[in-house]
Amino acid sequence: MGSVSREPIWRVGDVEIDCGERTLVMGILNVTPDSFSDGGLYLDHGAAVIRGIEMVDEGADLIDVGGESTRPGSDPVSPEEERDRVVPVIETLAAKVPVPISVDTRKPAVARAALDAGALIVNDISGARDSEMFAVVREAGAGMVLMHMKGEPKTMQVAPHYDDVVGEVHEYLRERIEAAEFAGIAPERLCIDPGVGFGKDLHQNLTLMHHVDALLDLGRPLLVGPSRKRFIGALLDLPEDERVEGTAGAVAWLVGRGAHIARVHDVKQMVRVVRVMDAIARAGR
Ligand code: PT1
Repeated sequence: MGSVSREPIWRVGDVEIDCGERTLVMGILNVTPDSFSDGGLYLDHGAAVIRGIEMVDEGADLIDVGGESTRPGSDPVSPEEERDRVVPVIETLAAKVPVPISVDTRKPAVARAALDAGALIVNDISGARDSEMFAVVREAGAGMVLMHMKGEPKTMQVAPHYDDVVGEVHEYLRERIEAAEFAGIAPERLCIDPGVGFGKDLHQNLTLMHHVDALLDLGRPLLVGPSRKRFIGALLDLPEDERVEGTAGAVAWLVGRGAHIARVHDVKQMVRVVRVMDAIARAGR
């Protein structure tokens, strides 16, 4: 098998996440003003905690808490605002659920506060462009998701160009793993993500997903986040709340090609998808 482990272990805090036994599901928990009230001005931390607990009951292996939307075209949020959104939710959830919690942030100050509140993983969609992020992760002994993004959320969908999308994402992630190691973070603490929808057009997203197994030689757990994204809307001509089956199709493909963790909104449904896939995969071993 060479030096690449087929069943990587992901060390997050004192927890060892086994990414080889079965496919893991990461539930998405957005704590933004418009995600629980209809465009209201206040945040409902209580509703977010209830949804987090519900996702664990539905089979989520991890919960990803985010306070800044990074969907295409979204505006940045101040560090104080982002921290006030996520910290109370993480504090309460960490005491109530047995699964590791990640914080979806690009800001070192937010990450530090979230890790202090009980999160074990930093999910940084910028691949730690702010190198202070590596120091925060190292000092806390946390785990980290390194994701590929071209550009910034506000403008990333404006004519993204690649000569070779798979090769460029591979090289980017290889370089970020190296940068993390240089900053004192052991590779065992890292998970990689191709960044579906982050600075990629429809064809680039499809090509990247088709060849997602090309990232496995980096030797780290592979996380993918196709959930309800625009590429599904483009293929099916359906709005976000009608993309669950399209999400299932993408998750099935990605897991079939070797992805270890699926980051999804529809936990109940996607747990069923990956359970069936895992049973079939196991029959061939
Ligand atoms: C992701 C991800 C993420 N996606 C990780 N974190 C989002 N590790 C937030 C669209 O095309 O894939 N991996 N955190 C959400 N971002 C987007 C991007 C949402 C694109 C929607 C689209 O619709």
